Amino acid sequence: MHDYAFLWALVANRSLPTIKRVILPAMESLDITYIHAPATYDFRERSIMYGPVSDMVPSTPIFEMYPLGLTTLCEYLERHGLRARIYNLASMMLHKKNFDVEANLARLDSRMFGIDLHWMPHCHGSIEVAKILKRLHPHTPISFGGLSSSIFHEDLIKYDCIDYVFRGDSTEEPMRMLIERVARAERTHTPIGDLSDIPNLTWKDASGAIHINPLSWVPDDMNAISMDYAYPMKGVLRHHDMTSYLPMKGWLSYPVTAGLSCRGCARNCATCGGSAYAFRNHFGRRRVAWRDPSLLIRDIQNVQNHVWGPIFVLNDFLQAGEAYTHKFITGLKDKVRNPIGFEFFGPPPGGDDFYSLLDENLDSWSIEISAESHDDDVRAAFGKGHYTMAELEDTIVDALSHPNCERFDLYFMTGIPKQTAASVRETGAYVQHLYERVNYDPRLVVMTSPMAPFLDVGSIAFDNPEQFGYKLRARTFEEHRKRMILPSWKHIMNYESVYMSADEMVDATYDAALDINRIKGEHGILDAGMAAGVDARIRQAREQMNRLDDVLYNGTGRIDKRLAQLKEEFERLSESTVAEKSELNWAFDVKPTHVAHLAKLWITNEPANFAARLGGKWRSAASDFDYPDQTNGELSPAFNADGTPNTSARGTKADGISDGRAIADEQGVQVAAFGSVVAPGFSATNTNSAFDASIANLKAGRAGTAVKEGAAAIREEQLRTVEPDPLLEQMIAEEKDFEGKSEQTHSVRDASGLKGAGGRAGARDARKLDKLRDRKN
Ligand code: B12
Ligand code: SF4
Repeated sequence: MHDYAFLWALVANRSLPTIKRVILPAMESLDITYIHAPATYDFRERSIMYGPVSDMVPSTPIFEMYPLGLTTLCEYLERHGLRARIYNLASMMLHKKNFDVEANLARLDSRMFGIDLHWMPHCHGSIEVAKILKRLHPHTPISFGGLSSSIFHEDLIKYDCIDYVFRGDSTEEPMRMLIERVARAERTHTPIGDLSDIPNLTWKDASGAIHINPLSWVPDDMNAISMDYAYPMKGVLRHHDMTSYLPMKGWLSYPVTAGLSCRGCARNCATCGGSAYAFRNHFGRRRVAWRDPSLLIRDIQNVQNHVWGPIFVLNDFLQAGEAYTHKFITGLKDKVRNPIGFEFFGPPPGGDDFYSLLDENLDSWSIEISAESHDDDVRAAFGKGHYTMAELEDTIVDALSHPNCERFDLYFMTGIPKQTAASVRETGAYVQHLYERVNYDPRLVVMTSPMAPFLDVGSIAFDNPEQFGYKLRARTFEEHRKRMILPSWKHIMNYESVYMSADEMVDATYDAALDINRIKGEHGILDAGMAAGVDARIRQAREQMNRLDDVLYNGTGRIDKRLAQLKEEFERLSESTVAEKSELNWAFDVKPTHVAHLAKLWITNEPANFAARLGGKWRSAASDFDYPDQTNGELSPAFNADGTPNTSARGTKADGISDGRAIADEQGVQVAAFGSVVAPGFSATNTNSAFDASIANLKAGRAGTAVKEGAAAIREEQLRTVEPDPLLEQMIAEEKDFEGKSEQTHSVRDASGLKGAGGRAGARDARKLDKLRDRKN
């Protein structure tokens, strides 16, 4: 009786967390916690007109989506007995009003923190979060990683708040090696010691000296990592925390997922930080690393067991060749239940036959292609000169003639080499022609957006701006970081084009978007009400940009105070401006099988997780499938056998780049080999040898290594800074002036105006548009 009274007193008087603390023992520390920061750390307080920077992706403009690599890293580590979690700080700050960042970060208990700086727009947020973490957890090492980190590793490691930087596109195994070392040092109370054997690592030793290990871990395939979404599902259950794992705002209402066919790319688009050039020069990759098609199929099956949203298969698998394509598509037969879409980098070779293959194997399929410009010359200057708009039109007509084609998304982009404002404004007329040609088929969805906020760091054009008509406003890491507090996307952009000024680009982009939206509205491609909404928002966004200039250049007093009054409008007009964001969304159904699978997942995990917690342990969240250990590549070494960096345009005889296997013939007959650095279906002028010849004249700005040649290039680059920006200087001076003073410059801690593509409204709009598209021609 006494015991029950005690229990009742316990339950009645204590909060649930307190009860849990009494019943459950203290939990063991996690080995690593990966934190995803918002693009601009204090976005809730600042007034920034982000504009349409994220209109073509599901995230809000603070880019709350974390890299898929965080899930592959965590799963890999869990599989090897370590305990890892994802903490999407950006998502927490967006979802929870007045979310207290410092109090929540202080509660994290981990042997190491990992912060992704994969996409360059996170250059501000990731550093600010690292500074806070270092202050709150001074003895816990902080590591950075991701594509942008790889490029700026030398700059990053100089920050006091960063201990390690991982370079390269495959860091699972190097990360495991480091975490084991950190854990051992902690267990044995010994110093961590020499880390020079850990590949791809840039690090500081106990004396603060910086070391740059070779970028030598470059696996040849993508088969060792788990892309089956098992980790995030299990992670949510284990930590009883959904928000910190959410990939983006509103994901629960619009659970979009991705399947990735490869790491790297076979093409060399000038402004792309994921091109063969960027991978070769900055991430050590000399050939595309493919995922075995049978694994990709299994990924898709597993995803749709638990998640009902659409699956986008990104990175054009056609580049892997005919055999891969056939195995993948035929292997999907009778297995796909969710909406599925494929990204292609040009018209698929085989045209109508290829679409018949899709029809035979899939009840419904969609395609997305980024043509960048309707103008063949501009597209060629961008690096997609391997097809003409006429050829792309033909393929659209072919695709739409197939009954199982659900939609065809066609994207254009502004700000690319050789593109003038006049060329951007011609887009509308072209789109009108295109829609006429397909008889206003509503399944064709055309959209345009600006290349913003940044020209990709590490791209051919970033490394050689003048040759592509760009003037960089930011070159170094610091120069980028500082720009993220500027008041609008026009100001934040790290480039200006000699073909059109930033003001012209803003205006022309809004004009082209107005035209495309009008055409879609008039012809029932887009719901009339939604089209009217987009029209109004574009016009208001343009007005708002003018008002902003007025406030900036004619106003008085501190800039942030002047801008504060515009914050609400900035947020409202920073989404769904160049196109209705929910146009990106695809309708989907939740089926009873999904519910059954989720219930099974809960039943098989929850009691076992609880039992582990009773012992103070975190239960493994590794995938149920077997994956091999990650091994280093032999075909794409960043270093030659004699230790010299393999940075010459020509690789080893067997790397599929220069041994002749990568050539397609003049008729476009595809002879590209598995993993070769050339896209199939192209003429000899588009082979890797041709790429190499043109790249040979270019100079990589920041090679991924500090050995000899690389170091020289980096030194030279470090000296190249941009001209000072008076507006930025004024804002920084004002902030410094007010630092530490009692007056609170920013009081609002909310940005609920940012909605993202998801949410119930997004899903409802998507269903509306789906019905509209059912009116197939
Ligand atoms: C798939 C993809 C997307 C998907 C995102 C899926 C996702 N959640 O990751 C979508 C379509 C949504 C997308 C959006 C964007 N993307 Co994108 N994307 C790609 C693409 C095609 C492939 C990436 C890939 O294959 N990843 C493979 C996965 C398994 O690995 P991973 O995520 O890279 O992670 C590994 C390493 O990078 C590293 N790593 C990553 N994070 C960390 C953290 C730590 C601590 C450590 C140690 C290691 C580490 O280790 C991981 C495991 O090995 C590349 C182009 C290319 N050819 O690579 C562009 C690319 C990465 N994207 C790019 C850009 C610019 C964007 C956008 C900013 C565009 C925009 N303005 O809207 C947005 C940002 C979205 C956001 N954050 O909200 C640029 C980045 C250039 C740069 N350096 O900044 C790229 C290079 C090319 C391009 N222009 O598209 N993208
Ligand atoms: S096709 Fe071009 S834009 Fe797309 S990932 Fe490859 S290089 Fe980048």
